[in-house]
Amino acid sequence: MKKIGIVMGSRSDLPIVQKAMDTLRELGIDFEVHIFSAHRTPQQARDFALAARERGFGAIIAAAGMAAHLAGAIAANTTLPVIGIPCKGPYLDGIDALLSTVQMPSGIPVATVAINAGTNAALLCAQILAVTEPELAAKLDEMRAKAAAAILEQDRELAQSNQ
Ligand code: RP5
Repeated sequence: MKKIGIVMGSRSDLPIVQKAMDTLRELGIDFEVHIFSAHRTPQQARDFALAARERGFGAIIAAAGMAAHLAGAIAANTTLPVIGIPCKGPYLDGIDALLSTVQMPSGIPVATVAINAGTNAALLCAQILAVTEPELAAKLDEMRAKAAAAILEQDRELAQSNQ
């Protein structure tokens, strides 16, 4: 199975990226994680993106905050699917990163998840790989069924406590 590349603009993004790593581990998907910045280490970010397909990656998660150009900079140098996670920084409630990540020019797409949505970024990567991996697709079905069962249990508990 292909592996997932994860890049973040700064170590300060790690708590968000951790959610993606945890989800990929739970699904048994290999990944490689790096701190590469579109602004502070642009050469490393570019080199990683250029080599990613040949190195066996199936998709790349790019997490960044503030003027969050990392996902777009990665997408500029690969045709692998790039999932952008806008990370909430100290200002503007993360809207700065959301708009910087999502507003890509036509021709260079970034699939942008919600602000701080590390789990969904990993799930989207898993769904991309699962197009050709039936066992992974089954694991995703199982995960959704468990989540639905947990909500139904909460619903029952709530109904009982309000009888
Ligand atoms: C972005 O600037 C990073 O992705 C991070 O979210 C933000 C702040 O970086 P630090 O100043 O915490 O290193 O490039």
